[in-house]
Amino acid sequence: MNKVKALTILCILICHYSFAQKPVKPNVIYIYADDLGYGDLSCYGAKKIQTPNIDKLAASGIRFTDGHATSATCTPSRYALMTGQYPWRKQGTGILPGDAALIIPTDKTTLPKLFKRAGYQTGIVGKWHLGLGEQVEKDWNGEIKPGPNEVGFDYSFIFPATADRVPTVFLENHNVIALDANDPIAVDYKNKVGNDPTGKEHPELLKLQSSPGQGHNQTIVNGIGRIGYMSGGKTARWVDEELSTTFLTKAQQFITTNQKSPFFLYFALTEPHVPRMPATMFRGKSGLGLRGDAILQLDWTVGQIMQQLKALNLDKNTIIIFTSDNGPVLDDGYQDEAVTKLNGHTPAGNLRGGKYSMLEAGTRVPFILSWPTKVKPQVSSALVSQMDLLASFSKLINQPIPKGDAPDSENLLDAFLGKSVKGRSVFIEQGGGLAVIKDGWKYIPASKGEAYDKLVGIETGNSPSPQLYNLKEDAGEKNNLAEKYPLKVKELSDILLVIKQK
Ligand code: NG6
Ligand code: CA
Repeated sequence: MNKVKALTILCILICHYSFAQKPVKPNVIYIYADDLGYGDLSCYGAKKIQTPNIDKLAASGIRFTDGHATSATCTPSRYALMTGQYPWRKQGTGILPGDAALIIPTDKTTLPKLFKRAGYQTGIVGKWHLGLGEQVEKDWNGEIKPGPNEVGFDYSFIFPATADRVPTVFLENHNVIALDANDPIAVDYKNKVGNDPTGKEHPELLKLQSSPGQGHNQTIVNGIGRIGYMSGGKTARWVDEELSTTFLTKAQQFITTNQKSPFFLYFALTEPHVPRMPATMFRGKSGLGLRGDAILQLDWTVGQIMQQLKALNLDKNTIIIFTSDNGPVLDDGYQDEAVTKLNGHTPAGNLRGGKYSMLEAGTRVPFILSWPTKVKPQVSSALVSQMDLLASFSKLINQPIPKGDAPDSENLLDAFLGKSVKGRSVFIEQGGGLAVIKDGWKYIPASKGEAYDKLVGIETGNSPSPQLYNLKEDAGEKNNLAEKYPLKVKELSDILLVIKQK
């Protein structure tokens, strides 16, 4: 045998061996909608709106019918996704103002850190809403940290909080982009800064009126009143109509750049959160007003990512997870016709409640996972939560979680891969208070608050008497069985106490 031949054989053997030994490292894209409800997609039964791209994604993978965010608002749900810990265990994890300090610990395992340890390139594009910097007072004109890059993302392109809050700017890694040094940004949530008009004083300047009693009438940016005051940074301020395509472009750049290495992309979209101001090509398309148009934009965006993966030949070995951070709301601060043009659409599907609520629609959201080479198309009734992805991916990519980290995350890998319908046995849902689910029974403790939040038009789940629902037969929480089954009430109320004290 000549040398060349021997070398070739050796090479083939080495290659073969290293392939056999290689741990599974699919790319992972986590697409997070903002305030999208259980009934907002046609694959979840919507009849008044069509979402063909997300439907296609669902048809290629698992569509979960009992998939949850931990909470009925954004910050806590995102906190749990990142840390694998119930957010109510830590103070200060409620909806954050736009100038809040970072609330994710930098010394604990997070979802992106797990991927980083396994050699992935990690990136976040989109809405952050988990705080930035060490403290509230910060200089928006210099390096801002700690933030996403300090909790595990190699690359970040974000906006700080929500689209209805200042500062209305993008940050790439540690800096606000497109900032003119001669026009520094100042942000304040208590006192007015600078001379920009506010929605309160100048409603005639608004292209979207704020809803009475809901604020959103401080500094005007792009014809929209925001929560909070901001001055300066004129060249850095975003145009709402371009938000979504800006994020899409950045997400696609991240995918292209990292196509050769395994990557984890957290793509946090802003639809259909307020202010709903989609690009012109979606305006008027849904017939359901701006909220419906924003959902069409969301669906199109997901389709663009799917097309790109296909074109790069990455579609087979990329896991896409699509879900939402909390349930739906119609009037969340702006008069955008979400209510008046609803046209019989049911954003919460057959569920009760919505955003902010302890009832099912608060946290039960669309939840889809697709991995064409490994996961068979199916509908799964397993109870799964976004908080469980950390422990589940730890198994998939073989990265142990140090003791004490991600304490509430459960390894549900078999459920996520469609090999089992066994999900969580116990789960706590956070609305205004906490409710507990065990083996299909749900208990909401008696509470004093209002049963109906008039401002947003949503049932809160508060009631002066305890509530017990059999979700397997009554997902719509119509029949309160608390009086009929006092022992069940006792059992669940004890479980809730024990988990809270853990
Ligand atoms: C609420 C805002 C609402 C929205 C929400 C955060 C008022 C009256 N309402 O406080 O408009 O911004 O916070 O939404 O200010 S979330 O999806 O990010 O949790
Ligand atoms: Ca949200």
